[in-house]
Amino acid sequence: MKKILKFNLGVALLCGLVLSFSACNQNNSTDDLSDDDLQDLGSTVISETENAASSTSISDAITGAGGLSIPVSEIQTRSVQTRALPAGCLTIVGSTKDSDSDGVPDSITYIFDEAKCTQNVPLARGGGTQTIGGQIKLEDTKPTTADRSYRETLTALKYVRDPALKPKFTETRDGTREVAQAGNTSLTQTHNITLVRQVALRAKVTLVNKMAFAFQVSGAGTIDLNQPLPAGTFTLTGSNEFTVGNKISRVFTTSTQVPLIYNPACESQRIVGGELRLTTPKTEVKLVFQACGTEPVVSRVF
Ligand SMILES: [Ca+2]
Repeated sequence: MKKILKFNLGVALLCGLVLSFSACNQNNSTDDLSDDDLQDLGSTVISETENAASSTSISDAITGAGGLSIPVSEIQTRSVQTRALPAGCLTIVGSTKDSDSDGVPDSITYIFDEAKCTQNVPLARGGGTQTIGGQIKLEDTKPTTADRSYRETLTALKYVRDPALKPKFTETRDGTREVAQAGNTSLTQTHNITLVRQVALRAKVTLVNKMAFAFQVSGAGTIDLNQPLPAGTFTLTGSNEFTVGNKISRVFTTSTQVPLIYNPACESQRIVGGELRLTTPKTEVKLVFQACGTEPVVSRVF
């Protein structure tokens, strides 16, 4: 804290001497973001990346009322996927009508009643509970062309995780993800998602994800209807606007230093390799993805 105060005092004095120095009015010093802030930034981008990767395949689904599949994208964890949702948790608006029979309904909305959507999580996956709330609208963006292109619109979609040993956190998402598939070995995804993430005892952070993902199958796998997304690599480009509380805000350019490796066999943290860089003119952060189920490492690049 002392270092930051000293630095800010130095900047104030310098700005007092050099009134025309425009950067003095922009409050964009790197030192405004503490190491803890950068860890929060990293964790938030990682969560979005994992979620986005999961949302590239609607077959990667949970089983809801009546056995109907739901895109797992924002629901996040496989522990939900493999079990039925609690009674009364899910309401479906619209129908499963699929005009082009490509597996994507023309238009359907899934509504989760937060008061009835709490589940216990097995200890092997961290224990405690998780809760879902809010809505996912799924639309076929080309309802008469069987290309599996679709849009998800998220409205106050809430995910609350209260593990046995780690701090509780809440994530709320609003916005859209669009997926377009070319052939059966690649697809692209564009995001315009605002994620608000609150970890217990930490400042609330907001991330506006405007990233584009390109997925390429590796090996002999193909992207097939009602089959999980096969192993492959993701390349990300775009931007992330990161805000801590209501005070510090930065727009980071997102780039892929090493393509991300997607392993569908993992229970969690299915991106098992690769590196992202988040940069502003004064700050660079790297996210290095690790093995299956292992938290990625977030660090400042000096
Ligand atoms: Ca369709």
